[in-house]
Amino acid sequence: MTDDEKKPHRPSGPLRVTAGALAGAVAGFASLALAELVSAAVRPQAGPVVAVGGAAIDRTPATVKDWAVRNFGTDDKLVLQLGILAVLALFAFALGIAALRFRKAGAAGVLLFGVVGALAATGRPDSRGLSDALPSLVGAGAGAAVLLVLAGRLARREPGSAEDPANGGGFAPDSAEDPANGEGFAPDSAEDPADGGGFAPCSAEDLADGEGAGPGSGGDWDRRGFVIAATAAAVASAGAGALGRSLNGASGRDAVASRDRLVLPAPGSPADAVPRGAGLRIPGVSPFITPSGAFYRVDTALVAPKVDATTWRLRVHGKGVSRPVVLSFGDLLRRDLVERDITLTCVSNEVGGPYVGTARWTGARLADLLAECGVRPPSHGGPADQLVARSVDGMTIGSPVEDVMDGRDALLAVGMNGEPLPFDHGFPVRMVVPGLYGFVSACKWITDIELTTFDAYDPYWVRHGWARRAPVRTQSRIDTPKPFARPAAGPVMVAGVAWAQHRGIDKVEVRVDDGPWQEARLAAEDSRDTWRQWSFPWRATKGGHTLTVRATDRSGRVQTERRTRTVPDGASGWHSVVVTVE
Ligand SMILES: Nc1nc2c(c(=O)[nH]1)N[C@H]1C(S)=C(S)[C@@H](COP(=O)(O)O)O[C@H]1N2
Ligand SMILES: [Mo]
Repeated sequence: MTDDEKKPHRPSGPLRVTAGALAGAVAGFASLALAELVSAAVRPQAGPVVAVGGAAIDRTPATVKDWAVRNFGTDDKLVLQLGILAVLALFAFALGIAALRFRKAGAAGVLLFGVVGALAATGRPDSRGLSDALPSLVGAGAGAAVLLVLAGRLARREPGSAEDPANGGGFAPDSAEDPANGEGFAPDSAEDPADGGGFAPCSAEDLADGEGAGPGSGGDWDRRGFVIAATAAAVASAGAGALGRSLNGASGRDAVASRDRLVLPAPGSPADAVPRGAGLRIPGVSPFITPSGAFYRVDTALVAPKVDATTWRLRVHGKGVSRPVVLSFGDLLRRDLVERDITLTCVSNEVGGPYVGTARWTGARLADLLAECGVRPPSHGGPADQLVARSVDGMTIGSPVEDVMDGRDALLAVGMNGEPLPFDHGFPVRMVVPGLYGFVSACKWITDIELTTFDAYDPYWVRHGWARRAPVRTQSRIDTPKPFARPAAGPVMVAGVAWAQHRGIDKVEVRVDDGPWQEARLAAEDSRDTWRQWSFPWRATKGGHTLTVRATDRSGRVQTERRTRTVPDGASGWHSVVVTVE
């Protein structure tokens, strides 16, 4: 601990320690606030919390990320950011208390956090280079300065020591000697040339602290000065932070305006109306079309990119692309647009989980565009077997060229449920490929398509432990009754959804306890690319029961009982629900 404890006549009172922690908190707040302001000049994604969060997400093993998605769902990002802030707050308190004794070490600690933030920001896949380091570095510099000043106010005064009034409010000229540092972290400043011209403001009060305050000196600290300086720093930081926030908010304005102005052209090939009876009106069963606002969201972006459609470009290039192109959003809208109902599933969806939804997508057919660029699928002698889509935030997603060109409705989607894509779901353009999990097909905020091979390139999720190829597994889910429901004995409607995109669902069966499998009623099919609802009227008898469901797809494959984890290519197994009939 500090030398203070060895000097019983000069105990670090709880008030001074609290003030030290507060000084650290104010310095941390100043760092983040200034970083926010500078990030508005650089770009919002270069802010330290976003950058560190992003870097943490990238370094999180698939199993942990999967756990986070499972437990926090779409709130996983909020939880991560709150976690980062909580950790930062703890370090800020600690550095503030440390700065009571080791002022420069405390400030250096703040700078170290700036370096961490800067490294995280410049190391992001979408980094624009060294400028991304600025928010963290400038913020940490300001935080370190604030900590030095505040710790100066907390330094003990020796009664009768010459107090320089200039030191009252901030950056004081360096003292020729800084005995306090002699016992602390930094080398004695008398021999420290860096100290002469450095930015560490060392006040005359330092002379009073440490060795200067010999036995018998009942030193105290500058409470009034501390309160004034801390309040001033906090208020200035709040102002800088608020300004940064509003500037950052405004930076997406062009993107928001481009989305607001957008009127999607009517698709040349509209989707048929959802067949009557495809959506069972059974309470508790997911609606057939998932409203965009309720559609699951899974991505690595802490802040959803806001892309301006008017400046958006899509480049198609790579192996076997004899006619590379760069398309504007207008170019894309002028193509023949199709509208299709397609169910999208996340590979992180556990058996019975919520990461599956169906939307009516509008978009251009990807296969046609690829063919115009001279791309041939491997089965027609094309040299590229992997299509790598890249998003504006650096995400890379690899799909089999064969699949996207085999005639299925692989789309460059611009619309979701009749509206331009929401920002969270990829505005202005994303891919959607029926039959493939999202992580190998559904690149949001897409800006580049490169034709390559599976041998030559591993995209993001593959580098994180997931499979190279991942067709959707045949799955079914009981939506009602809910787990641990207590229905009354008698007729109980068991119902839910089943999916096997691009193959189609042909049969769903329900089993009560260890009884025989009984066929459920299938709702009308929209298309083989969408999920299918089912229902099973059950005569429920009193007591505890386990309901289990399994589906059979159109290729005749029965959903396997074998339980697997989501990593690397999707969970398998049967969904069961335990209920108590009363
Ligand atoms: N740019 C980008 N696109 C992405 C992802 C991502 O992290 N970044 N996640 C993918 C995954 S894992 C899935 S399941 C789908 C989810 O799409 P949604 O959020 O619109 O439901 O987007 C895919 N596209
Ligand atoms: Mo996913």
